[in-house]
Amino acid sequence: MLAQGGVQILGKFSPTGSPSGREASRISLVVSVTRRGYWVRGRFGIGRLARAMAIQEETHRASAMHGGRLVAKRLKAHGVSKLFTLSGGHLFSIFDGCREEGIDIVDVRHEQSAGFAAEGWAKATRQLGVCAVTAGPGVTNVMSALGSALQNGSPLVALGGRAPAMRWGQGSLQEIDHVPFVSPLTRLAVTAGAPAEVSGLVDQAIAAAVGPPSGPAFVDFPLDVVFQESDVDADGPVVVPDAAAAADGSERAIELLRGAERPVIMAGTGLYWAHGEHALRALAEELRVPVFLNGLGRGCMPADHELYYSRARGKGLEEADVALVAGVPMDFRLGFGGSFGEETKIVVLDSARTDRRPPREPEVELYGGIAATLDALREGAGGGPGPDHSAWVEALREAEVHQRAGEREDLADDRAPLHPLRLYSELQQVLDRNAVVIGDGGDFVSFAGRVIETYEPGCWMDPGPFGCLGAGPGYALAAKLANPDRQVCLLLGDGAFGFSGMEFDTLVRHGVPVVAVMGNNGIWALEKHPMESLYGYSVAAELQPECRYDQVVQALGGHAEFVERPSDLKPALQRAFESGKPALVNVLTDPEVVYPRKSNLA
Ligand SMILES: Cc1ncc(C[n+]2csc(CCOP(=O)(O)OP(=O)(O)O)c2C)c(N)n1
Ligand SMILES: [Mg+2]
Repeated sequence: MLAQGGVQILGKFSPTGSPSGREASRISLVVSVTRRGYWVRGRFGIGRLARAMAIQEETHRASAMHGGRLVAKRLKAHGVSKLFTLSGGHLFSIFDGCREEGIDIVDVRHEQSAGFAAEGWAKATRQLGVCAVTAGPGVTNVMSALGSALQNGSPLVALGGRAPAMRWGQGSLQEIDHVPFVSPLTRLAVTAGAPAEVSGLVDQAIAAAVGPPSGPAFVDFPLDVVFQESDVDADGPVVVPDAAAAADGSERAIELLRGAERPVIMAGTGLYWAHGEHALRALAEELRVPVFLNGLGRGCMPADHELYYSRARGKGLEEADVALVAGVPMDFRLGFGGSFGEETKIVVLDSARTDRRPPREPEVELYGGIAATLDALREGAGGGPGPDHSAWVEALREAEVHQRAGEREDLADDRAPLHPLRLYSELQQVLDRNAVVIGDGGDFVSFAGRVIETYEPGCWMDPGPFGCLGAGPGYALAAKLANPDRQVCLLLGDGAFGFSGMEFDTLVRHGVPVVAVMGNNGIWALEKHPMESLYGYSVAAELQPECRYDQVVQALGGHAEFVERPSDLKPALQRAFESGKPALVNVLTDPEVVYPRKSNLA
């Protein structure tokens, strides 16, 4: 507890070293509490935290655990190896703890990227992603990433700094209560009230984040709590959530699947989180059921599997008599359920029931471990003779082939500036089968979603239903750190670049060779074209034409390419991947190309 009237050392750290590894300088920071306030003193200015004043010189490192070390110990116990962050004095003791525990500190240029990198880490690894952001503006800046993680079900813990509790309400620097505005974006949002609570709250936040259902959680640590020492044990066991099969409803679901003549499986992000790809494939193959995927579900069946379809989705969902909808909400991407036929009997399968009801009444709802439930459905519905689906499977294949044939012309289009589909036909030729492709942009990414093939789980990342521009560089940073031996390719609109373009500096500083490919059409196409079709004109939809974003990346230390003609693209992409540096291939694309979109608002 805080000493009254005396001086108590809450935490000290002496980070040493320089980028070259030499011990260039030794910095010592001492935070002390007295009746008159708390004090920070060091060999560098940190007067922003409080009035600095001289106190006794401390030279030894703290031996007991300060709050930041307790945080780091719990993260480590849960297998966390990376902390994505942007510095702020409120976080120093957490940094100190991470340094002691061997957790890598990856610092970015805007807190939203720390949040998106943590989400990207979760998406790339299917494990918890963690970020730490400073009090006040650090927390407000990370909110878009929390919203994104909530809608994607991404297991993420955001640690917040917080103005000191003992001065609360008196106007400390960056003082604001985060919990009320972060709560709607998280599964849990809490403040540590004392050092003794730190370990337990980190555990609770992690449990809330990994679910089910998974999602973001937030804990903030008042400066005087997290710098203070505590004897509380931080070495307790880690509890892994149960993923048992859904018990209720499976009989009826089995009956429906057994009797179906035109069954389909529509699976998405929840299937990926549940590691459901093997169970999905086994079920589809045993019952001969066509599969469609969206969100992070993409890649859970390889794009070249005989039962996987993308272009035939409209027909497949509309004409299905039974649809198993696994790990995907019936949101706007599925027409709020309207993508299925009026007669389609829907079996919903998800990891947990949530407050949001399906927009149309399912025939059966199954809540439980997705992989285990898929296995149970296969065991129940497989084996014996069922209806022959071959005509259905073939009809969908025909539709798929027909739709693909219709794309051929655009894929070969040789105009300059390029048609986005021509860009993707060149890109596919240099991408490995297990490349991780990340989309951040408007129409440019929608085109990619149609034609880029995904063969393995975790190889396609878009922002998901929250649709936040600027997520891409953070995702890409984390994806490449998680998969250093794979290609990581970031697809960027020229508009999207503006949100997080400075993260090319982060990629350079940390030596993370992501290759970004920009569809530079000089406009916010996804807004300009729809507005023109509605009003006959557009406003706020122009960007600088032919802007040399590649030179920006070059100035930041990356590899840069500028491409104006289709024939120059493939060699430029190859050079970018071979450069071993973070790269931007800035490709001029045709602003006249309109994405064939029905609606972009609902
Ligand atoms: C943070 C955020 N702000 C605004 C939007 C609305 N928005 C969606 S797509 C888009 C246009 C993106 O332009 P660009 O990245 O250049 O891609 P293009 O559509 O031109 O291919 C905008 C403004 C959004 N989704 N997220
Ligand atoms: Mg654009």
